Amino acid sequence: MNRRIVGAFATVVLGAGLIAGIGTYVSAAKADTTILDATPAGTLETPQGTLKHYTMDLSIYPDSFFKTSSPHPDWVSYGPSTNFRVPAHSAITFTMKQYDSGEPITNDFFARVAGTMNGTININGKDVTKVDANTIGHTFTVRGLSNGKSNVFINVPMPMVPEDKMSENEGEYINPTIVKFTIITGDAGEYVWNCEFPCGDGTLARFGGPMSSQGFMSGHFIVTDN
Ligand SMILES: [Cu+2]
Repeated sequence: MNRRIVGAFATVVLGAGLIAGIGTYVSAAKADTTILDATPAGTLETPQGTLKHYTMDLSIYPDSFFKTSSPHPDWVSYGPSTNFRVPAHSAITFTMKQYDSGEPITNDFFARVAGTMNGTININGKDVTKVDANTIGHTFTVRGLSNGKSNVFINVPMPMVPEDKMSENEGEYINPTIVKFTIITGDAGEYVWNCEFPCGDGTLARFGGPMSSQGFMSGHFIVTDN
């Protein structure tokens, strides 16, 4: 081959490699395709009578090193999944381990609890209806109107962990704030949830990175018929 053809060939090979690389990157950055199902736990006495009871355990991490392969290991994330499936007309008790630090929240409305059983959440053993708006790590905010039937609005503020209580090692998670709450689900349908604390990238707004991509600070909240 003359030099010119070799050069052109190399360009084509490099180009193909680049396209393959971009394809791999894009598919890796795609939304989280996993779904976490609630675990049956008997029945629970609620203000709406005795309901089927389920539990769901989640964590909120300061990075994504807990995932076996994350396209963005340095991004904050809910885990092990960001898509949750729960039965309709049931009581679901969430236990969330919050490992991240925090700051004042932009909109203090999201420091107040909404949509939980009895209007409270339990933080490290104590029932509260709101948390200090200056010390928010993340929020778990579900909303939506499914088929014009159930209108859902749930807001759970997650208090921050003081920075000096966090591990300095990447992927090591210690001293979580334990946030427990129960919700009573309505009709089946697919809803969305997201975090309302600007915990993402960006010098001014911090709604970029994990806040503007699915699978980190947002996902699906799927309510199914029993
Ligand atoms: Cu967040």
